Amino acid sequence: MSKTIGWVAAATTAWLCSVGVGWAADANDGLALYFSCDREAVSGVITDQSGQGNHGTVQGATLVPEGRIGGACRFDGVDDSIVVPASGSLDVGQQGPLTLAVWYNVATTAQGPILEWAQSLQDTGVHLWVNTIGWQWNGRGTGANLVDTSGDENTRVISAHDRPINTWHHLAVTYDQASGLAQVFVDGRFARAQKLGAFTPQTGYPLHIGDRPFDHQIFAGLLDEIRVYRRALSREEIPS
Ligand SMILES: [Ca+2]
Repeated sequence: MSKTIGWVAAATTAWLCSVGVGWAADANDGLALYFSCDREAVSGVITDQSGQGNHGTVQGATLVPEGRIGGACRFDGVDDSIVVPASGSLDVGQQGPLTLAVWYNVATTAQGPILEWAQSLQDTGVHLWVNTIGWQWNGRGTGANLVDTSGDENTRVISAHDRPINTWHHLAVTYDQASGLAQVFVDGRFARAQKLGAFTPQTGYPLHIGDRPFDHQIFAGLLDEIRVYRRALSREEIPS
């Protein structure tokens, strides 16, 4: 059930401090969704700061002050998530290139979804997962599966550089439909590229943050500065 979440620090100051930290001047170019996790959610809705109106319904997650930049969104690993309804602007795969970028601080040695376009009855789309130990993608699965609109899941770009728990790390995945190249970056460093070819990533479902809804695999820890772009960021634009 949704519930209102509280905020306990100077959100405005935190927001101002976040501007320009580690990002190029055009960091807002092509944004389809941006949750800074700095601002109080009103009536259980977290505001999308991209200007695209992709606001999220908070389902148990809380805003805490100890984020990577300002506050963060906290997920208890039991039943917390944020859900964003499907929309044309959030369906970045239909438009071609994309970038998923987030700071994460995972609390357990486990695997879990960070971002996942999904709907009920096991229809999963593009998903960004963290893995410290588990079976996902042969046991080393921090990265993304850019599931295409036909359901093909041979569209993975995975880092073997799984990072320690209880510390902040940055994870970004880019896909350039024109070149067919997908890349994953960990802590601002290039980790791996996969030539996947041209396809249409499935991003037409609702976006679940911290939760895979149909089998309830779930993320435990903190997420911050959650961004979805309708373009492939350059290496220089990835924060570290
Ligand atoms: Ca933040």
